[in-house]
Amino acid sequence: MTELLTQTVSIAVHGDILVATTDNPPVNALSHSVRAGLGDAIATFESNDSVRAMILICAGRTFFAGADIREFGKPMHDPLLGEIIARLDGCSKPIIAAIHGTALGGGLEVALACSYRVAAPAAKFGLPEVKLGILPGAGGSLRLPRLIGVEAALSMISEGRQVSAAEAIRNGLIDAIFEGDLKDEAIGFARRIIDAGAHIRRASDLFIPSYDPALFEAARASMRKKFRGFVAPQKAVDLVEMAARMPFAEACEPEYATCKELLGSPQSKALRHMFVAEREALKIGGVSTDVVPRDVRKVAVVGPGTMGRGITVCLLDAGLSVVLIGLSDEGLSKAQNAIAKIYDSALKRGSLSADEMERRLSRLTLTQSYNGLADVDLAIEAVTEDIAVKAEVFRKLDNALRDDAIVATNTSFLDIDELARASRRPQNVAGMHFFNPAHVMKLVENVRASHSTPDVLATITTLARKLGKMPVMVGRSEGFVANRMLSKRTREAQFLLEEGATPAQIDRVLSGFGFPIGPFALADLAGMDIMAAARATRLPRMSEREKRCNIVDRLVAAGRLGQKTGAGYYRYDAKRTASLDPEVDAIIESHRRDNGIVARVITDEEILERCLYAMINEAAKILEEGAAARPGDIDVIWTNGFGFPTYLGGPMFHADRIGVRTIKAALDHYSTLVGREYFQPTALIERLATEGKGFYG
Ligand code: 3H9
Repeated sequence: MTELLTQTVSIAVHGDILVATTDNPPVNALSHSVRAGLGDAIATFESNDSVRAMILICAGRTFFAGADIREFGKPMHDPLLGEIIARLDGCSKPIIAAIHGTALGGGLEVALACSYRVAAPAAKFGLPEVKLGILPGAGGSLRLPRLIGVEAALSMISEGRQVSAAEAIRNGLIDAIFEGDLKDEAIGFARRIIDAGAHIRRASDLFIPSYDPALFEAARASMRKKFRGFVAPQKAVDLVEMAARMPFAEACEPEYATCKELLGSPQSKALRHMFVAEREALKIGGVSTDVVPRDVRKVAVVGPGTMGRGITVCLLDAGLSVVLIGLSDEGLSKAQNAIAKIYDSALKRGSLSADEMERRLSRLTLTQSYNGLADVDLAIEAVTEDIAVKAEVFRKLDNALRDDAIVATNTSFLDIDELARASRRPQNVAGMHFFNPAHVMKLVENVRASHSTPDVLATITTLARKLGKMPVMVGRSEGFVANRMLSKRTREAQFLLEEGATPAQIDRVLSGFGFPIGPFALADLAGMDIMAAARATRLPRMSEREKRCNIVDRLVAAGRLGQKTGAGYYRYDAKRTASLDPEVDAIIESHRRDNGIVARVITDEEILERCLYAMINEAAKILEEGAAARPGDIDVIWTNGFGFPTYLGGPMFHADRIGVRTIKAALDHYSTLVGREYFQPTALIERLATEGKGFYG
């Protein structure tokens, strides 16, 4: 008979085994009612002499996914997780954690405090706290190294790496994997171990034999490189080192104190904000959760250029079949070679097997014909950014595809409604704006056209998730969100150059802020000809000053196309190591001379403010226009698209931290210095500054 202990935890006695089941959808977070229920289950277990072992199991899709993130920052109610875990550890009879789905954070800490851990084959295990800017606070960083060794534990704790059941059984994290019904198998396991007279086992009793300080020094250096700017990964190494040096009982208190201190840190608040924002971004206005996405198995990609190839690779990687349509044999064979090269390097890295590569390539058809597309569920158009060329492709697709097939354009700035008008199926038209290289970049801006139906929007969201991307739904607007904001930063970086800054100074300031790379080093990587072409398309809509500020064109004219020609804003040696080049200073100086500009000293502060606030002001305009639904969507776009540091929470979250009033005052200042047309605060910023509010209220 099942007895409900709290709203979320029930117990049932199976002979001499007590089974405590938690059911707290969606992910069995260890919220207050779960902790209270587990406390009651432990009390029942300890007081009932007829039961000899207890099983902790969860209903639904997963084992405990960790502490309840929604409770963070609010007053916590007893019993705290640490207390429950200490009581599990102190039990006088064996407890078995039966794990399916993911055992994460506090969830794994619960399992680590049990005597035994058994799991379903697909189960995964991790201590991902570091990704939320915190660290395990209930014994995880102390028990895990004792159980699986310091080195294996370090990578799980400091990088938040998850391990599979297969790895977990190899390293001793779990004791058995069961294919069958997990509860039945766990009961059988419990019975076998008690019949064999097995005793309780405590990870807290285990001893770490010796430890090598060099291991921790190497880990610190690696964390600094891999997670530049992040605090928690460094602290994680300190914590594991402490676990290796101190007796378990002494280390519990400092572990909890570190977790608590980090919980209140600005980085953790920003990272927790990103966790929520990424999940909110998947909720699309006007699309209820009941809407069923259409089934997409086969996709046509039109345009075998750089974007088309990248998109093809991610579709093949996700198990879909692809028809890649091009205009010529030459274009298609170039695409085929480029795709083979991508797979070859994956093969060499060892991230792909030869068999798997063959399987993926066997799902690819290259053709110049639009015939035989009746079984295609969705087409992605990735041809030249020219409305007439794209409209022609839309017309051809109309004739070739089933009526219910979706057509998505990869345009980065054209009006999707105009393209939809060229089609007989405007309700089935939307945008999927991938970023280059499409098989690597996580962000996809999905674009809602005026007539896109809810199930079309749900389908492109689901498809992007299937490709492992972070999709964000945006509205129609030139450049959508990411590029529209980027163009303002690019404008300011160019203006700052002509006013007296150097590429190296601007790159230093922006990478010092936390971007992975400065704008000029990035331009050299992407290719200056590409930057010049992007500038040429925007030229008709540029101000006189922007048109005049043509340093990019001057560099291209001097044959400086970036890394590929060994020279761009910097000079590059054979290993592509950058160095300063006086020729660049001379080109910038000649531009100043031709335009009567006298260079002035520009502070780092001015560089950062102008680049950042120009973007934030544009983001406010985007919100006013409704081209982004929420400030969080913009944060997700910039952290996933252009490397805005997640530990600052994205541009809008960061803006609130600076204060909208401060930003408005700076915008007013730069309106005077640079020009009102560039820095006039938007109405939204004016209003928020007056009301003393932020983008997040
Ligand atoms: C911790 O444990 C600290 C301790 O060491 C300290 C002790 C002192 N709490 O991701 P999904 C929600 S820190 C509350 O879309 P999936 C999520 O917001 C914690 N809610 O599903 C979403 O809600 P909504 C360490 C949570 O299947 C819904 O569940 N643990 C939590 O793609 C579905 O989520 C972690 O960091 C939570 N812990 O992935 C694990 N987790 O529907 C974080 C999720 O309203 N979680 N929600 O938008 C995950 O990694 C994934 O959610 C998981 C499922 C893999 C579990």
